[in-house]
Amino acid sequence: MDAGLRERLLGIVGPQGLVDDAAAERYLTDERNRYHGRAAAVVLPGSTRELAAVMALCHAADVGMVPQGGNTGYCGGATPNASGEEVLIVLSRLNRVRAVDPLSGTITVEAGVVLADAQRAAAEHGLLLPLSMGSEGSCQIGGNLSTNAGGLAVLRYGTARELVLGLEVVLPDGRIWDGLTALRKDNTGYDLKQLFLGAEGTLGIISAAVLKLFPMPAARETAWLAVRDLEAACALLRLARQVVGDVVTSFEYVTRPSLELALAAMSRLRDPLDAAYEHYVLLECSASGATGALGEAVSGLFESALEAGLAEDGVIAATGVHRAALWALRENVPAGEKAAGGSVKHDVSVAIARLPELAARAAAAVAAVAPAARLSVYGHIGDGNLHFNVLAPAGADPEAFRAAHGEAVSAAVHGAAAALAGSFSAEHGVGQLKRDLLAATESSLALEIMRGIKHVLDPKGVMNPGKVL
Ligand code: FAD
Ligand code: 2HG
Ligand code: ZN
Repeated sequence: MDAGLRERLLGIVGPQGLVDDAAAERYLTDERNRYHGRAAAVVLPGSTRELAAVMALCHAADVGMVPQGGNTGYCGGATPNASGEEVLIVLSRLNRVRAVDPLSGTITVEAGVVLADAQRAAAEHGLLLPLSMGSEGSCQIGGNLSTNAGGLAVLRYGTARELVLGLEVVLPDGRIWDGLTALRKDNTGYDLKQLFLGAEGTLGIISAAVLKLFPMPAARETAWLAVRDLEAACALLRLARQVVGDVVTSFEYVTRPSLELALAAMSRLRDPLDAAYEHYVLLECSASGATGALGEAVSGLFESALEAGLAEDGVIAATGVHRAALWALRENVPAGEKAAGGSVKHDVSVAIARLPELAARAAAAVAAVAPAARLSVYGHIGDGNLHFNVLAPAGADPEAFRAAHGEAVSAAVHGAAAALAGSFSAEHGVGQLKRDLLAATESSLALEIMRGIKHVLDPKGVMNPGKVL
């Protein structure tokens, strides 16, 4: 990049918006430490107007732009390439909650608002922003929407996409599309916001959003149950929905090795039950209206599950602190894997009824290529989504294991999902990690449509180049 462009960027964002080289490093490496990029400049615009001016400048100069939110993404989507020619645009300073409208049930937030801060802003008005995940203390709304994040309450409230009413987006050439509507019904032509949700920053940069809020649950019941196997876990999901109805909010699955990774990494965590079991479900039900019967319903479900032989043991959270402790076990599995040297991660989904077959097929396929590898299998089975992660054999070097076996292991797991008409990316997106996989597995017609959309919005190809497509 010519020095003049850097000067002009400085002129737009001021010194507080241009990161110096010494401080840039934290933005140039991804969450999983898989990608290390370089950038001509790391820019933090302070408003939509500044963002638009930065993008117009880069567009005119044919400079690639990489958007970054909290940098917690799993597919390298927010890391620039190694050329040092791209500009990294970090959204952290676009962090204002513009409005909460309790009557309409909406919150208007800028893209750089951290998810947990947006949840808190809604809670101050007695309202729930249901998007929730282990990274919520650092991921940002713009990143959540650009990855169409899933998380821990999709079963009840849907993925990030389903929470969006309106968007403000800066197009690659710097024009601002004001689609920041709070309308719940609006059938005036194509639903343009959908293009940017899950686009991973390849079509433009989301600068603000209007999100749906829900009544804050007055009652929550959380149970950690040991189940016979994954099949029993799926049968329990069906039973739960029959017995407790549509107030089942989360239905997470955790295997013993995943739990042990979390326990090993976090000394404050405790094994939730007296004995060890191979398979667990973390179930949460919540209700905001007539809540009296919820506790009884969940206790009844637990008893029915024991009687039916689906569950073998379990505990229902007695206090809020107890509930948080159970959730911490589930949410710290990724941290446990990281502390153990990392894993070959997979984010596969199938129809819920096929989950047991997926797990069995994937386990057999991995064993065929890496017999001593350890598995960490868990996930959002209420959404048909498993994180089928594979770790180096005990005592082996994780980095060397990934280098030698990562590709074969991933082919094994993705092959198992594909054989069951599943997806290789249920919630983490494509980024640069899975770009070639998308090209190799998606139909030529679907790819043609995607490339057509990309061309209409970003004919110069300057928006997050080399990601997704
Ligand atoms: P980043 O990592 O900064 O960016 C992600 C992508 O979005 C990149 O392609 C980037 O270019 C683009 N982008 C970022 N901001 C914008 C913007 N404003 N406009 C346009 N493009 C933009 N994911 C889940 O789905 N479910 C989970 O349960 C979950 N749990 C996690 C737990 C842990 C411990 C960790 C580390 C990660 C987890 N993730 C999960 C993955 C990650 O947190 C999500 O993908 C999250 O949505 C990324 O948000 P971010 O702000 O960090 O985005
Ligand atoms: C989760 O469900 C996240 O905890 C992370 O999606 C999954 O680290 C992973 O593999
Ligand atoms: Zn997940």
